[in-house]
Amino acid sequence: SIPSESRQLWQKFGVKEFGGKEEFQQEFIRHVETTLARSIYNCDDLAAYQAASQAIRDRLIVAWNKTQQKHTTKDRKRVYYLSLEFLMGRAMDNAMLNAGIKDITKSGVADLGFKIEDLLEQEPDAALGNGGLGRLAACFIDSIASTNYPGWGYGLRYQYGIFKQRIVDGYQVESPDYWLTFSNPWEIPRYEIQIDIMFYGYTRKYTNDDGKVVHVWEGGEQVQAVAYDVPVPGYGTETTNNLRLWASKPTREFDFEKFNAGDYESSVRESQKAETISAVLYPNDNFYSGKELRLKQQYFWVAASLNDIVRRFKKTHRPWKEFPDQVAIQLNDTHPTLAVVELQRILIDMEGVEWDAAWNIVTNTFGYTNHTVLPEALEKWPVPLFTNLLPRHMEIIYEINLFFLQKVEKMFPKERDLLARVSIIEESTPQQVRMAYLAIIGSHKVNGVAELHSELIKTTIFKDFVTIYGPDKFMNVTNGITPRRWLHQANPKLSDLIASKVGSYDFLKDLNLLKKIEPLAHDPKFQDEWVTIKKFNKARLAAHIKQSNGFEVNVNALFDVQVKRIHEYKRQQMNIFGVIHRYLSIKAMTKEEKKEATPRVCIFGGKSAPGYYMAKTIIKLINAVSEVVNADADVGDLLKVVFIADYNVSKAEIIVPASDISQHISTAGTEASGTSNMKFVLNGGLILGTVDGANIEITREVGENNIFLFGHLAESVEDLRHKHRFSDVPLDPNLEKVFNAIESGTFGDPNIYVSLISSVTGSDYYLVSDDFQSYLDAQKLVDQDFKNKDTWVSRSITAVANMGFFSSDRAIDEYAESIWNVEPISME
Ligand code: GLG
Repeated sequence: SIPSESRQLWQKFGVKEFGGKEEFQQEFIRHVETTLARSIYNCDDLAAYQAASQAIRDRLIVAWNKTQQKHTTKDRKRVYYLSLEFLMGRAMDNAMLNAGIKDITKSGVADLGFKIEDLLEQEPDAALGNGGLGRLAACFIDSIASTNYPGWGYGLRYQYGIFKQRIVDGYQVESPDYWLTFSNPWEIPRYEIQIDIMFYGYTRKYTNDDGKVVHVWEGGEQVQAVAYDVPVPGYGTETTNNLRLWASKPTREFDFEKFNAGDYESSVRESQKAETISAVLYPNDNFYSGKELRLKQQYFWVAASLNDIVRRFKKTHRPWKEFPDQVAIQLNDTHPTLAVVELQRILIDMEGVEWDAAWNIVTNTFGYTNHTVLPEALEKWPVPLFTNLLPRHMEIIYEINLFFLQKVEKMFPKERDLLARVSIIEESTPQQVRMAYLAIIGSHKVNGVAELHSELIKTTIFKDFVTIYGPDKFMNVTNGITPRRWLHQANPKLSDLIASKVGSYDFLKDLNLLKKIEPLAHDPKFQDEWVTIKKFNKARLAAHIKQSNGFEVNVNALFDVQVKRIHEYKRQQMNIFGVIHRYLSIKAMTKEEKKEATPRVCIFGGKSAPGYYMAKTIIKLINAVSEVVNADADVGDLLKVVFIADYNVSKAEIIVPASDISQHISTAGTEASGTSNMKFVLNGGLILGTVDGANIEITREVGENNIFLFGHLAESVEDLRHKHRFSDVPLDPNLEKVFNAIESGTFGDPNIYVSLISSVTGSDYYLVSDDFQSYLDAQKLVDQDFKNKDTWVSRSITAVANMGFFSSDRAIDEYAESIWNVEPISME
């Protein structure tokens, strides 16, 4: 450490946060001239973005260092959020806002000849996630920092995020998202933090001098994990937490023997193999595909993270039994479940803790969040693959399972079936490791992400575990979203208007303060301002559509939006069938009737998993309908259909504030929560949705007059599916008309849509036909109600006023209190 006589000097010259605009400008120019080696003569927008972000990054690092020091000296319990996905989007605007330097930087760069908006556009999205699950993790780490909890995220530093989507001839075409081309100013490479990770090999045991049986795992392949730290600034606080992302590197660059023998290619092969581990994000949402590389990613990330966490704990010289008093680890879905096994392995094999004591530590450390009940999304790894890759972990899983089943047998001696049902090992050929069961058994709390969903996991997929553990182990934490990004950044005008009425921006920290605008719901002046802002946001989206799709849309039309991953359970097919129905109705209208009709712009966006045929067909149909409808002179402004390509976080920030209606129309019981539903309502759009996921709680908060609900309830779904399987259920007559139009070639080659149609006329697993009439009725009501501008705007205001509950700050407080048992550490 630094000798005490030198410390004064360190303090004197220690980097300080820049106080004002001029200091920011100095730093900006210094970065242009030194970091980038550019000058006033060749500083374009990209260079200016890089220089500005370097200056902001320096500012974040000062706060980051302070926070880490503070957390180390306070030495209190910390939480670690393990997630394979962090769908962060862009960082710069958020960093300026949270650090409270937006005005300084904005006018700072303006003086130097740049527009902040142009600089922001230079940043590529950090798209290290598929959809809701990854974006939730991003909102959560924002809230953990903003509410001053000592908490880190742990994830993978993919070189390729979610693929980029183009539409060619109506079809989705994927291309790789190499987002690190111009280096990433928002990460700090920690080349000094390198952790060896092993795969494959074999296990052996021996008895040591104390007569104890010791297990060893050896002889495998090694790779190295290198840490990259992303500072996570809290809003309105100095707390700046850390998101640590791991990249894989070869342990040695070359096999020198082979290299010297002239076998260059095979000498680098091993190093290339190591780097592929963290190279690419798997592009599946709500779908499990059992690829070995994916299991490698999971172990690589989990082992590196636990090594890091354990190392930090060991520095405090506490006894092992205090580990759960210092550490809470949250498993974001089953992807990090190996952490349960890895911690048990560290404790018993490396640290010599007895099995029972170790298992007690493990189960008190972990919490598991489930995000879906869809069977095709539940992770199961074939035992042979698992044993080959992680032989010692497989042994430990067998032990965990044995002890668990013994306990169950004691509790329910007569129930033989129960044992097979709850076993971690599924007795199929080959046998499979059920990761969700392992996660439940290895955690002290299991939670769902919205009320209905948390009830459903207790009564369906995890029913037996409720019998075994009792109901208290299972709970609900309804998802939330960060109001910083999803209100203030995405919709600055609305945020400013609200602030002008409630007197401050405190609602961005305490979202319940929105309630204060409710009395203004019928205030004509406030309504006017509200409507003007919505128009502005619609015009902003219309300009984007003009640029990306090449045609104009009418900003006075009702903007009807469905943007999310394309999935049969989310039922974009029902939406586009509804659009076709609308088109056919318009074609049949008289001139007079047309005058009465509500003009609509139907906006779609979202990616399909590359191997998901049905989802890709839905995208094709949307684009085919768009082409026909938009070119039909009979229709005019009454209907436009838009597919916005490459939906991502930064596009959501433009799309969400522009909706009048957004659709969240999953088959009841299938969408665990949804989080974009919350974003749309927070921005003054109303929902057209099913009684599913968080739609239900949104209804409770905003009132049932301020949401358009339709469709069968979750409790009827099983019966309806049964009916489809065992009797002839007639197709909905309106849907039949739609199918006739498709089949007669109105939207091009009907052969393309054969399987899409027969999925409905056949078993109709997602109940499109059953819900279709009720969907059309709800749409009709939307059309009518939209004509009454006064009521519409007052409903919009009332809805926003009651969205306080959906802040991710509230969700994080609930996790902290009832699962993690961690407390905030103030930076004061
Ligand atoms: C899931 C669910 C969503 C949920 C999200 C966050 O499908 O309903 O809102 O996680 O909990 N796999 C997902 O995206």
